[in-house]
Amino acid sequence: MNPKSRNSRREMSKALSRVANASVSETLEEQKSIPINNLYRIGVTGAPGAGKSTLISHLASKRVQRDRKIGVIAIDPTSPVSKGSLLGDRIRMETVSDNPNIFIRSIPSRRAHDGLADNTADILWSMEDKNFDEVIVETVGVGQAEYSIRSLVDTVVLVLLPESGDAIQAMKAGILEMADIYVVNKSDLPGAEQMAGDIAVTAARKSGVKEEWIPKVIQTSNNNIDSFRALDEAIESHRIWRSEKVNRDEERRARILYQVQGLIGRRIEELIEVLTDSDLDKTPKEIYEILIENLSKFPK
Ligand SMILES: Nc1nc2c(ncn2[C@@H]2O[C@H](COP(=O)(O)OP(=O)(O)OP(=O)(O)O)[C@@H](O)[C@H]2O)c(=O)[nH]1
Ligand SMILES: [Mg+2]
Repeated sequence: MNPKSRNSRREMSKALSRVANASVSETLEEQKSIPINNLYRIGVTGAPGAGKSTLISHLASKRVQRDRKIGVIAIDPTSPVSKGSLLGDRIRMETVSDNPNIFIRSIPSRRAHDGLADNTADILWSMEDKNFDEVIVETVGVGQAEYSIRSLVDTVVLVLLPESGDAIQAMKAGILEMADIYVVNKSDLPGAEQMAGDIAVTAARKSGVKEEWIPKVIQTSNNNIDSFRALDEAIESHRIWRSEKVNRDEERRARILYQVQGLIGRRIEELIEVLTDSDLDKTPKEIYEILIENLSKFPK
C-alpha cells in the first residue's frame, strides 16, 4: 500500500479501524506470521498537557525530511462515563496532517489504564506490513509510574515540563532508568536550563556501564522550531546505537510475550462480559472453572 495516494490513506484508515475494533478471535486470525519488527518505533510519553502532541507534529515533520514514511498513533483517553473516546481534542497535528508521508490516527485507550490501549501491540503489529518506515506512539498523559510503552517501542522519549517538579518525581520513581531521551519541553518557560542540567547529571551517573546508552537530554519549545532538530538527531543516534547493540531475537520474544498476554487478558474480559446472572450466583471456584473452560475452547 502506498501512503502517498489519497485512496490508500483511506484504505489504511479502514485497515487500522478493523484491527482497532477486532475481537480477540478476529485479531488472532490476522496474525498468521511471526512478527518481522522492521518498523522503527518511537514512543512519546509524559504528563497530561506536557506538549506531547505539539512535539510529535514537529518531530514528524523532521523525520519525513529523512525520506521516511511516518505513522503516528495517538492513544486517546476513553471517557469512563461515555466509553467514547475524546478524539480530536488532543491532537494538535493539523500542520502535518496534510503531508502525504505522514499518517495520523487516534486510537481509544479502552480498558487499559497504563497510557496505552489494550490492543496497541496488535495495532503496531498490523502496521509492520503497511509500508511505513517509522511509527510514533503518543501515550495518554499518565502518572509517570506507568511505563508499559517501554515494552513496545525502540526509543522512549519522556516529555517533562520545567518547574513542574517532574524531574524530582521522575528521579524518585526510577524513571530516569527507563527513557532513552528526556525532553524538557516548553523551554520558553523559566527553569528549563537548570532542570535539563540536573537530569543530565543524574542520567549520566546512572548509566555508568560501558557500552550502555547514555540518555540524552534535549530542550524544546514550540516557539523555536529549530529546537526539534536536536530531538530528531538524538533519536537518530539512539536508532543507530540500537541497531548495533540490541539483540533483536530477545526483543522480538519479549514483545510477542507482551502481545499474547494482552490477548489473553482481553479474551478473559470478553468471557467475563458474557457471564450470566446464574453463572455469577455460583462460588468463585465454579466461576473460575467456567471461565477457564471457556478459555480453553478458544480458538476453535
Ligand atoms: N509555552 C509553551 N506552551 C506549549 C508548548 N508546546 C505546547 N504548548 C501548549 O501546551 C498545551 C498542551 O499541548 P499538547 O501538545 O496538547 O500536550 P499533550 O501532552 O499532547 O496533551 P495531552 O495529550 O492532553 O496529554 C497546549 O495549549 C499547547 O499550545 C511550548 O513549547 N511552550
Ligand atoms: Mg496529546
